[in-house]
Amino acid sequence: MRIGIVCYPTYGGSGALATDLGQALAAMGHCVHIISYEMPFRLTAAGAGPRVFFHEVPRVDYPLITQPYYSLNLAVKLFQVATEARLDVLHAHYAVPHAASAYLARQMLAPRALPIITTLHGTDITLVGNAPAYQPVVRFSINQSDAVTCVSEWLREQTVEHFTPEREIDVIYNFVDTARFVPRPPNLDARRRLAGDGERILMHISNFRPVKRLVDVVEIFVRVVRRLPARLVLVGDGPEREAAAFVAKCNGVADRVVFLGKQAEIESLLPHADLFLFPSDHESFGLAPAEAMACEVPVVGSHSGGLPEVVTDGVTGHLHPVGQVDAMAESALALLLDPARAREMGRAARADIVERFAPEVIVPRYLELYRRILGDAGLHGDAECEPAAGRPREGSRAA
Ligand code: GMT
Repeated sequence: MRIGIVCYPTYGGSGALATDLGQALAAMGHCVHIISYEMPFRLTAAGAGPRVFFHEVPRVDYPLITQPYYSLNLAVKLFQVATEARLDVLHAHYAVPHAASAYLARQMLAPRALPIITTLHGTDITLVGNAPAYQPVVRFSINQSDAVTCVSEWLREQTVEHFTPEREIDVIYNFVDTARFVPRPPNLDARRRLAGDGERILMHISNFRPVKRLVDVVEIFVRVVRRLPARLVLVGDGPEREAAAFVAKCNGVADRVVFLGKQAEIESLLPHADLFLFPSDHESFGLAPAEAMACEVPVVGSHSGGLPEVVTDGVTGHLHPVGQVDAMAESALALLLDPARAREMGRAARADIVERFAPEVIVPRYLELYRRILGDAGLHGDAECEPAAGRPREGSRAA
């Protein structure tokens, strides 16, 4: 199959999932074209396979146009890639504006068919997409897609409640590359780069948006570090960084908080964590905690959104109501002071991820969906990746 995938390149779960899905499909023999306005952070040369192509959406500036029309530039790029690479199917990740641009590209291609799958990831439904400025176009794009998926049951419920879609919505959970995210045998040198001997490592990874409640992460850590030697490793960056640094400073723990910035290869960091903190306001799935769990790291976080579908409270981590930092700190301390219990929980966490969220479990569900909407047209095997004879592969480059 020739599959187009449109996603955000920025540090976040939707781009990570879309890129991992593209690479997994390419490894299965499909031909994958990833379309984004920058190289997605996980689409590194080392990770990309031979059948993965990257297409950059150009930014067009003109003095009259003070707000660049990303949606239109993207629609044209999708139209071009669909034509030149002869896409069988186009998979839009994050509704705003990707599903709408995909719809526009499909209209431009008519009478040629281009089936569209839209995967809703979270704030495209709960925050951004639900804002009055976008809601009608998101609802329209959902209804016009040939298939729509949500990354959790909770997100499906939110979609039904806020958008009353006129179509069926499938739930396909996110997956974790369980061969890449693995527990490591203790490598003291690597660990020493993050923390001193005898210090426990608490880790958080996100794009530091308000929804992640980064200040709560620090508040939990403040309560933990009063009782045992520990370090907080914060991976990522975003608007809440300054507030978090301020709270750490006010509580006298700034020297114990490490800001690592946006790291692409989090698989080399996560296995060194003793605990992963994720106290979000709401979270449709929680890809970063799932990746931590695959590394046998238990999670302490919020009982909200789709996170309880990923973390089983009391078995693979501890979940508390949003904002209850005292309770979260108590759970964190209970685990850190009982390494045998933490190890047991970590092992249960990885086993659960392997059973429910491994690529072998989830990727075939997307393929089934593609085939369902393509019918007989989608039943051919390995795809020929070269563009149509005589057509230039302009703007494209192998990742
Ligand atoms: O960060 C992103 O790229 C998108 C972001 C969002 O806000 O929608 O993340 C969402 O998608 C991830 C991948 O499916 C999920 O793991 C996150 O839980 C979800 N974030 C939220 O719902 C806040």
